[in-house]
Amino acid sequence: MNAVDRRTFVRAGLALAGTGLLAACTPTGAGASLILPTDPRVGEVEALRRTTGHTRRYRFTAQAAQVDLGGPVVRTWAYDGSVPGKEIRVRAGDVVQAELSNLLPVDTTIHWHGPALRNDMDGVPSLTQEPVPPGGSFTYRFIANTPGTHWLHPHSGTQLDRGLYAAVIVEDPEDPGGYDHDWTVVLDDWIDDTGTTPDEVLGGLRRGDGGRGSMHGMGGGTALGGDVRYPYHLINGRVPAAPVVFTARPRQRARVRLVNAASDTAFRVALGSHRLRVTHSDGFAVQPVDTDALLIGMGERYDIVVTLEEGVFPLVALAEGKDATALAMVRTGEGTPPPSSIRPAELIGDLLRYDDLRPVGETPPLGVPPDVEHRLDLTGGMMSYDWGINGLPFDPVRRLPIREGQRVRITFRNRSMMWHPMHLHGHTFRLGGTGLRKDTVIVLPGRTVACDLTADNPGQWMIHCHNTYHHETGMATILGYRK
Ligand SMILES: [Cu+2]
Repeated sequence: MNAVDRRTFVRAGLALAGTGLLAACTPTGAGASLILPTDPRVGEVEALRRTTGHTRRYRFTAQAAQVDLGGPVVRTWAYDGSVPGKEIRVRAGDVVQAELSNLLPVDTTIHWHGPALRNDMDGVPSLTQEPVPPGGSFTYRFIANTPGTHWLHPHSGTQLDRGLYAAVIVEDPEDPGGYDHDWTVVLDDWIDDTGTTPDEVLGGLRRGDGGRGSMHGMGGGTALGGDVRYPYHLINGRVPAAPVVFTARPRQRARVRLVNAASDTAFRVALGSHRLRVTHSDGFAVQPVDTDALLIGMGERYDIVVTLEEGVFPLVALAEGKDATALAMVRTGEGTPPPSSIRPAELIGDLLRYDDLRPVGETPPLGVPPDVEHRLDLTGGMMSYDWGINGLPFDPVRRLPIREGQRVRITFRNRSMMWHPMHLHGHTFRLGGTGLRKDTVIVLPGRTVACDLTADNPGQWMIHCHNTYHHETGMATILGYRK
């Protein structure tokens, strides 16, 4: 372990030691009134969730592994030696039982990104559970009744920027179907074991010398660049030179579930010679809308349906503002694959915006004022790398108070020069204006985004930027249910 690694671990250790959040050591004077993950109310709400009664069992071993990315072979951390980890696929209402074994040299947990689950299974170390130590294990068990395309990853340090992630698909029994194939496409930016590690990248950003030269990208006019220059961008763990190939027959329809598991990269996704019909955002159905391309920030998911032409077509994810791509192939017939550097014209065609999306089957209460509003200014900058909320770095003692049953508005105001994909655990929210349902929302520099939610899942829940490096340096806070 080199000096930077050691410093980072020491710092992480100190940060955790100060928290002690699970029981007694909660906010001064307020601990007794918080609904903690151990509160009986968490189990009572779980008992109200509809369940099929079927238990689906999984095992995940977090371990060091040598992984072939389709040419580059890297030593990294992964679940069971594969990147991505194996996909979980259940029916809505099934009980997920997943045993995590930790063979890493550091603490870890699994966070379930998307499903509105019981608080004590949310996988935030020192907030919703004790961290799982090296050699330890923990069994997650919860009713997964939020249909959609979700995913899992650790919630410690820079672990997400290694190979620790997997898709979690909760199939909807009400889904009308109408497609012949169901493909999962997980996007990632890759830097681990390419002459540096995510911990060294973090150290560099903190010192102000950038990971590998920082990027203040303004690519394509969307201002969705990142802080770190990555050597590789992956689809399902493969570099563009050795893409995964999805096969089908001409005129078949494919549902494609897009997950952005990257740490610092928004992707612009297009399929050569095809329009994309967008059907779901962050797992929730939207009124279908056609586009040439869409942008997906870290933590976001989109489901699309495509009606396939005959031939060989590139599914391209352009790393926004970074002049690099990830690639997969769709093959329905004869033909020579396009070169790995292909950038189909659809990338600069119609680009989906949040305002193009309308939720299905929901009428957001228009003009009804919330019971409580929390204003979160997103603050900090590249120079001092001091990302925070309301000018302050994460402090586990600070809670944004809400009560069960309240209508809650969280208003993000981005006062920084960078964009931030803001994620709320345990809930989905409706965006002001359209009522679009999401759990992760891009907030552009200078913009204000209002997110309305119903407080129906008691516990203590993280709100944070899904840029791994912004999160780790302080852009996070906690929504805290009170009794
Ligand atoms: Cu951020």
